[in-house]
Amino acid sequence: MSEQVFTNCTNAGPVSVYVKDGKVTRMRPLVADEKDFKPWTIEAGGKKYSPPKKFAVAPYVHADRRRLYSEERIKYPMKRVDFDPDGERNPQNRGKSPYERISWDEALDIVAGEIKRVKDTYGGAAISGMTSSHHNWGIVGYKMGPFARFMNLLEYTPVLDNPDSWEGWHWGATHTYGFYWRLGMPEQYDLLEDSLKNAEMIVLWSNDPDTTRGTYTGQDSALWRQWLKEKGVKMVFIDPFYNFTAGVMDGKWIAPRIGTDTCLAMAIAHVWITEDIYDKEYVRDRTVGFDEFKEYVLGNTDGQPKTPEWAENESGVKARVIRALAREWAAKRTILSGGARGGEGGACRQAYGTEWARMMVLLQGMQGLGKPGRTIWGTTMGAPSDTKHWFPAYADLQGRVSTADIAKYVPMNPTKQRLWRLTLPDAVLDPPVSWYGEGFCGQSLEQQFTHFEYPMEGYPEIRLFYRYGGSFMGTMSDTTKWVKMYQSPKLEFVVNQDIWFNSETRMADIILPACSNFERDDVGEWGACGGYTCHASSGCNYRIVVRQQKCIEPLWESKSDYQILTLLAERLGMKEEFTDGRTELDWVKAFYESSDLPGLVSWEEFNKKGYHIINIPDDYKSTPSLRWFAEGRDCDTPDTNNPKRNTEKAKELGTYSGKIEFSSESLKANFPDDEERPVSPKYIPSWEGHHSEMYREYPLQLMSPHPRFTFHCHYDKHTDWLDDIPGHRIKKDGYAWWPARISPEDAALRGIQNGDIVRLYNHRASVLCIAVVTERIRPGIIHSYASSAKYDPLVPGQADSPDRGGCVNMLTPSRMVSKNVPGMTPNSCLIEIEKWEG
Ligand SMILES: Nc1nc2c(c(=O)[nH]1)N[C@H]1C(S)=C(S)[C@@H](COP(=O)(O)OP(=O)(O)OC[C@H]3O[C@@H](n4cnc5c(=O)[nH]c(N)nc54)[C@H](O)[C@@H]3O)O[C@H]1N2
Ligand SMILES: Nc1nc2c(c(=O)[nH]1)N[C@H]1C(S)=C(S)[C@@H](COP(=O)(O)OP(=O)(O)OC[C@H]3O[C@@H](n4cnc5c(=O)[nH]c(N)nc54)[C@H](O)[C@@H]3O)O[C@H]1N2
Ligand SMILES: [Mo]
Repeated sequence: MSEQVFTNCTNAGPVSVYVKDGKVTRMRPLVADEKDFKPWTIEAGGKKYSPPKKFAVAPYVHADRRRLYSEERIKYPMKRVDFDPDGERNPQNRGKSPYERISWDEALDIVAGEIKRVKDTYGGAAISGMTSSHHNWGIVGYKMGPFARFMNLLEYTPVLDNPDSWEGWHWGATHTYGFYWRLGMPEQYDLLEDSLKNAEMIVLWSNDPDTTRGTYTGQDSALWRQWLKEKGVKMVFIDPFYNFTAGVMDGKWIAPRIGTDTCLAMAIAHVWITEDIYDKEYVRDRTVGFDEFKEYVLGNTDGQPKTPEWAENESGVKARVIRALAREWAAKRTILSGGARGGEGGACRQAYGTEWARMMVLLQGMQGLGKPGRTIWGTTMGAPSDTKHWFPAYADLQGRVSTADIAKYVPMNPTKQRLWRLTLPDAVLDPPVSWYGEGFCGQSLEQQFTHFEYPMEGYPEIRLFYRYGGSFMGTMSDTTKWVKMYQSPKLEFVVNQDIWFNSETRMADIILPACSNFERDDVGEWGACGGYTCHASSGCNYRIVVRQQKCIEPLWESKSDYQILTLLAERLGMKEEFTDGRTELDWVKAFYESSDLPGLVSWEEFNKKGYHIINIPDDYKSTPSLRWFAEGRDCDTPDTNNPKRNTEKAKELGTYSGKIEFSSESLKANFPDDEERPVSPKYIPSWEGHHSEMYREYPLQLMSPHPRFTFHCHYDKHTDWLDDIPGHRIKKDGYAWWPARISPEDAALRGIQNGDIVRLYNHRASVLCIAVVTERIRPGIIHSYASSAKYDPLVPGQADSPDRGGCVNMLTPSRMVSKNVPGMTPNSCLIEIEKWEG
């Protein structure tokens, strides 16, 4: 048979897939017709900037064919050998015992049978289940579609996700400037143009965009940063690690001790206040509560002026460096870049991360946030982009084809009981657990103040756990607890549905093999993640909607997630309700029809050609983010979810006062006495940092940022080529180890050489890594990426056995950001490290 070419999309770019004799022979960035591109042009400083006619995918996408055919694929349905639904279940052997291949019929009968048994015995709320944060691209197959629909029909107990990407911004920054509908990040519209025209300096504070790439938008923005560099825009990096963007941009490097960023920010404010170099008019007209904040900064409330000398003592950054930075920041038009998407950054995932994120907003609040070149911009979004033509993005659809359909396609779940992802192990092992916050609080600030307790009165504890995906040993906190949870007899049945073997897969009683997006039909717009970040596809040079064509039949015995859930629904007598009589291709078409695409391209053409590029209109008008606010005008950006937009309050921010709040009205109204998230931000030393008791025994801070060469657990391990990239894994004695970066000083103190196998440990766990001795990490800190997909305990099934897979999250604390802030804190983690002689 001759070669066929299909189109598809990954979570980091669109691809062309070449197929011969039912096999994928090649994959490459989508090859589109020249004449489909209409590049935008930005004029700045007498020069014109325009992107090339191509798609720059993330590096790992180039290895997607290897991942598709990986030996790490789950090939067949499997059953743990010592699990018998009608006899001994042996939950204590989860993670220990081997598996045997079974037929699909047997697997589906067991899973459907267990669902029915548990529902009949305890009620639907005794069933729980969850996905991970990320998913293969495509809105038909997306986790909020079929999985949510299926579980809701069972009336299960949902597990609320902590807003892992945003923690400090979500729970903190929202109380300074609103934007809760963007989970705490500011809008990013047209900030590329603003930066090219106006920026003189960019401070990248806890941000490595060359690595994190606007999350889904591939490498497109790397070019923008090159333009800025060529223009001579100065870049400063505040990061304990000399990160990859700093290297490429030749930036100035400032490396604070972890947990002291807020302290550094306070000292900058101190310089601005005492030297009178901030925007007083803006502070007067656009903010509230400055006086209270100022008193604290000057030390009038606690006797400690927040001087650069004070900050030097805490953070290790020289006072003169802090002072010079503060002065230059005020003198130049300076953009602040606080994490991958404007907000985010590892500094927000730690003890009191709320205070750092609030300070990021307030520092720019002192310099005129929204004025030309004085904004908060991640450098990864905000290209000129058409927002008029709507296409559903994955997190804003939840499996519906239009707003009117929501009740129909996401059946209402009457169960009120909730679990919290980070405390799920405690909820099973040691209930009750309680917390504040409805998960992703994108609807209102008040959602953050809702109190939950599990188990909820009148509801059963959970007995059946349906795990869709299985990455958590490498990504959640203190993850030994997850092993213990899985081995608890309280979980009578565990099923895992995934494509590749992941760190949790072998904790299940039944394993179901799903197929990838290359083996089923779907549709999706590159980079668009809807509710998580409205209009995020402006991180791509072109908006492109891809008809994700089925390229090959599902490999081995895998089936699409939709297919698997349909077969289960059939056995449970709810097939019609689940599918609404639609195949996956029918859903693709329904989504197409619900969108604005039919006005641009016919179904026949779109379906056959496989993509449509939505170019900007000839009369494109740029509306830079927050310029409206700085100038006291009505919001003119297309930030659709801003509830005040197009109302009489359109000039206001989403805070109670409508202004930037140095002293937060929403916190004052709801938690007026919270010392850990005070009404006006404060520097509070970390509960696991250089002042803690634990520091004496464990004097090193573990920092675990997002891995450069894999997208969380999606590519690691399942993509063999990555093991040959020494920045990812390093081979020694036939094993691909996870690197831990250590400064020459710390290595010498412990007799550690480059390439040694080392044990990272504390009272929670031990993880074996390979040492990389490098000047790029500040002394006192160990750098090792999060998101190893490989959990490989020396003694299988033993929760406290050292892991040699590289799941450094076994070491991280499960303590939350602060007492009323249930966010994750992997970067507040003390450890010791030694050469491993085992
Ligand atoms: N130490 C530390 N930890 C962190 C962070 C940090 O900065 N430091 N960051 C946090 C952040 S921001 C995030 S987003 C999380 C990410 O952490 P996770 O959400 O746990 O990671 P993912 O790799 O996205 O998990 C995806 C899982 O779903 C499966 N999957 C993907 N597509 C499909 C599909 O189509 N069908 C099925 N059935 N399964 C599929 C994958 O195989 C994998 O098992 O990590 C958090 N953890
Ligand atoms: N290649 C790749 N890209 C990704 C992902 C991935 O897994 N791989 N994940 C995506 C997801 S889900 C998200 S949420 C984003 C996350 O994007 P970010 O939250 O911005 O990423 P991080 O890697 O946590 O942190 C960025 C930088 O902050 C530094 N840092 C960590 N802790 C501190 C601190 O306490 N103080 C200071 N000053 N700096 C600190 C790290 O060294 C790192 O260089 O990335 C997205 N992009
Ligand atoms: Mo994330």
